[in-house]
Amino acid sequence: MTQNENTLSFITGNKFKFREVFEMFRKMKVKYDLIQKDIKTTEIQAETLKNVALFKLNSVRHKIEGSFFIEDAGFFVDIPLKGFPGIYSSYVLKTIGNKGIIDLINDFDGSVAHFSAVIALYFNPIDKILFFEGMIEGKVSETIRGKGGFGFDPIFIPNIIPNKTFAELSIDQKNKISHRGQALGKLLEFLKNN
Ligand code: ITT
Repeated sequence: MTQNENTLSFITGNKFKFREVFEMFRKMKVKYDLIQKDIKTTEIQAETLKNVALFKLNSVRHKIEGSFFIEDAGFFVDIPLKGFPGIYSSYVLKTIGNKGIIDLINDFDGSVAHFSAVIALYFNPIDKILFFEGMIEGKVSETIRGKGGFGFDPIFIPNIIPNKTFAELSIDQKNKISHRGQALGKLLEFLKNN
């Protein structure tokens, strides 16, 4: 099947992520139609999210026609966990989960955490791979709070909305400030001009 040149595929198995990304595409009115493709990618345990993202992108490159992107995100507790779980985020969420992270922390007010996201785009018209990044800082919540979002959202309190966890925000509110929202903003800016 030949793909329309205005179609852009987002390769992800995470439906929550897709929904956040879809909402931003809808609002920004770019000429590209976004479609989700849940194709198995290979996630390596590299030192940086950017290298994980690049490997992930290359692992599906031969299976997809046209332009496409993947996104890799991580949750980092800088104080007191020295960046853990970071690149191990998926594994840690599946094993000890949010409760397990909370159990590792004593001083919640003194905690420092951030989310990072890297989007890797294969842009067919110029046959190039481009990266777009975003990051947001905050702290760890003492309790699991909120019904929205996914993953670590119920235990992350962003510095710019200090009384709410990410899981207590709407998709729109989260997109305006989040790591993913920032990376996507840059991707959308690029797409507008190309
Ligand atoms: P892909 O198919 O797109 O790879 P994934 O769920 O495996 O989806 P990542 O590897 O990028 O996504 O994410 C690593 C972990 O971090 C995973 O357990 C997510 O649930 C979690 N995570 C990613 N973005 C998040 C966000 O915005 N809020 C909360 N948790 C997030």
